[in-house]
Amino acid sequence: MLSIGSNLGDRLAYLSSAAEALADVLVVASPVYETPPWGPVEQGDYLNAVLIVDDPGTDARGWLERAHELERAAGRERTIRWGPRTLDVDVVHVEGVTSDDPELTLPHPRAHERAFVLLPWADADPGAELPGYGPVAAILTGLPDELTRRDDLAVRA
Ligand code: A4P
Ligand code: MG
Repeated sequence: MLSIGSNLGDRLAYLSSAAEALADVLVVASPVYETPPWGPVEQGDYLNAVLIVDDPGTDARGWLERAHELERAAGRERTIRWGPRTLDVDVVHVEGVTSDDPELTLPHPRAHERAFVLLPWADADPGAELPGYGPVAAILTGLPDELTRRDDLAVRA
């Protein structure tokens, strides 16, 4: 499962650029949420969504490479950690894989505390489970609800 976020420029177009590039492996794109920025950096609101993807030919490392490719294609510049970006693509969960490698930690080390990851994931897959933390719907009950679902927007693939 990939989490996508944008808070610079045409945010929805950047999210859609990721879905379009993954169209052949995309199982479902979640609804879009408008979310206040998480972390220490002052910046604009994000649009966030998740993409459930399936490709037997792509392993965890392959998904990270594809994520970075999509960010490059969106012209993302890495300046400050947690700072504003045209497109952020994180690998949140890969079926059957856990890893504490800092280059690719799975599940994503901050997913369990981020409603902007878990809420769209639960929409896209109501039975989803985050390894080590349990059912996504249950984790969500302990998190602040600061997200606005934007049913006027949809990620296009
Ligand atoms: N990395 C390790 N594990 C993973 C993984 N599972 N998926 C490594 C993706 N990358 C992983 O990421 C830094 C390094 O993490 C990479 O080299 C990769 O090998 P980065 O994308 O270069 O830098 P970053 O995105 O600034 O840092 P990071 O830690 O990924 O930031 P986050 O956690 O993605 O936070 N607020 C809202 N509302 N919505 C957002 O989407 N996003 C961020 C970025 C901050 N605040 C936000 C949002
Ligand atoms: Mg990232």
